[in-house]
Amino acid sequence: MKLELMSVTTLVLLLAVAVVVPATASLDHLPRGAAPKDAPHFAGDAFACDNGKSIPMESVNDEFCDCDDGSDEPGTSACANGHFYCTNEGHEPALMVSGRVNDGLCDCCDGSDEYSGLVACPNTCEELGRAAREAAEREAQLQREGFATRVRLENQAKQEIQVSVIQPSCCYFFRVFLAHSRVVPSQAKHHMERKERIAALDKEMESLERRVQELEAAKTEAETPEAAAKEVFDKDWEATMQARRSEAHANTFDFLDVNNDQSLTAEELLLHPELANDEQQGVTMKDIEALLDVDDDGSLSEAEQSVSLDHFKEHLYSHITKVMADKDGVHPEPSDPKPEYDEDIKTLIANADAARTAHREAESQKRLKESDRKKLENELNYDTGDSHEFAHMINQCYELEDREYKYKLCMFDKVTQEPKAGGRATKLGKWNGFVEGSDRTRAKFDDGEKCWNGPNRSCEVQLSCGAENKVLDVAEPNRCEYVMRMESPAVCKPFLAIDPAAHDEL
Ligand code: MAN
Repeated sequence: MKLELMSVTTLVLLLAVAVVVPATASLDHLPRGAAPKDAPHFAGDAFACDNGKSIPMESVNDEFCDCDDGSDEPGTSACANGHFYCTNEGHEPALMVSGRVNDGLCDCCDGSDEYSGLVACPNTCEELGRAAREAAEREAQLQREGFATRVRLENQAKQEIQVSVIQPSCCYFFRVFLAHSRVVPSQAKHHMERKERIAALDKEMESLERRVQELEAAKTEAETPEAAAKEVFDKDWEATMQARRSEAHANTFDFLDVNNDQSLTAEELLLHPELANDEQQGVTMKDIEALLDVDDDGSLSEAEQSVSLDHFKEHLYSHITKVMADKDGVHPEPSDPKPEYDEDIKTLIANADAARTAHREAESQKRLKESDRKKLENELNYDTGDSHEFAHMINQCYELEDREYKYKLCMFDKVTQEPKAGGRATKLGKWNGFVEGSDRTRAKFDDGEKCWNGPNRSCEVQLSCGAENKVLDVAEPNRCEYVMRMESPAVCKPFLAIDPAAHDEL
C-alpha cells in the first residue's frame, strides 16, 4: 500500500495501537463503544475508572454510570461525559459523545452507534473512505507538485546568485565555493549577490557621472555660439517686424488723415460707412464720437478730438483695422511668420542639439542606474527564505478580484485595493516582513492608508502550500484590517507533515 493512500489519522491510530495495546489484550473482545487504546482497562476481572476507582467488569455497559469520568459506559448513553468509539472500518475511526448512542440518528458511518433497532443505519464507510482517500491523494499530489516547484525555484535563484557571484574575476573559486557551500547562510549569499551588484553599479555610475560632466561642458560650449547667433538673428527679425508694424500704423493713419495734417478728426472718420453702429442707418456723428471717446467720459478731450498717430495707434488702430479690414489703404498689423535661421545658425543649432541629446541620454542612463541601485538597496532587506524559496517573488504581484475590488499583492512591496467601479487604488499596507515564529507562513503589510475614523490599514498574508502562487481570498475581519490567504510553492515541505493535533477527533 502506498503511504499516501493511507489516511494520516489511520496511520497515527495504527501506530498508537501498536505501541499502547499489550500483546495479551484482544481488540476483538472489547466492550461495545470502547476505543482500542483503552483495551488494557478491560483485560482484567475488574474495571478501573480513569480516576482509579475499581468496579466489577459486569458494571461496564450496564446502562448505569459508575465512573465519574463516564469511562464505564462507552457503549451506552448512560454517562453524559462518556465516549463512544466508531470503528468505521474502511474509513476513519471516530470518537463521539455517548449521548448520541441509540438516539435515532446515524452518527458512525458503520452504523454501530444505533444498535437498538430504532433505526437501521446503512454502512457507508467504504464509500466515504474512498472519497476521503481520493481527496487526500489529490491534496498530496498538489503538495508534491508544490514542493517540486519550490525546489526548481530555489535552484533557479541559486543559479542567478552563482552568475552574479562569478562576475568579478577576483577570488573566483572562493566565491563559487561560497555560493554552493553551507558555510555561508543562504540569506547572506542573497545579500552578497546584491552587494556585489551595488558595488558594480557604483563603479558604472562613477564613470557615467564623469561622462555626464564632460557632456555638460560640451553642451555649454555648443550652446554659447548657438545662443549668440540666434540672439542676433532674432533681434534683427524683431527690428524688421517693428518697422513693418510702424509702417502699417502710419500708412493706415495717412489713409484716414484725408487732409494730411497729421491728426484725425471726427469729420474725417465720418467718411467711412464701415464705422457705423447700425449698418442700415449708416454712420452718424454719434457713432464717431462714441469711437473717439476712448476714456468713455461722455465728452471729447483735445487728444480725442484731434487724434495724433500715437493716440491712434494706441486706442483706435485695432478696432478700425478690424471693421475696415478689407478696405484698400487700411493695413492690419503684419503677422509674417518668422523666417528660418540661415545655414550657419542651423549648423550651430544642430551641433548644440547633438550635444544636448548626448547629455540628456547620459543623464537618463545615470538615473536608470540610480533607480536600479535603489531597488537593490531595498532588496537587501528582503528575507527571501533560507533556500531563496521566496526570491522568485521579488518584484512580482498577484491579483484577486472580488465583487467590489481588485486586490493586488506585490510581495516585499505593498498590497492595494482598487475599486472595480473606478477610482484610485487604496494602499492597504507596506511590506513589513514575515511574522516572527511563523516559519514564513504569515507576512505583514503595515502602515497603509488611514482608515476614516480608524487606524491605518494593514494586511496579513497567510501562506499555505500550493502548486503555484495564487491569492485565494481576502477578508476584512475588523474594519481596515485585512487578511489575505495565498497559496505558494515557497511554503511547501518535502513530506506530508503528520499533525495528529489537526486530526483530533472530538
Ligand atoms: C473603503 C475600503 C474598505 C474599508 C472602508 C473604511 O471603502 O477600503 O475596505 O472598510 O474604506 O472606511
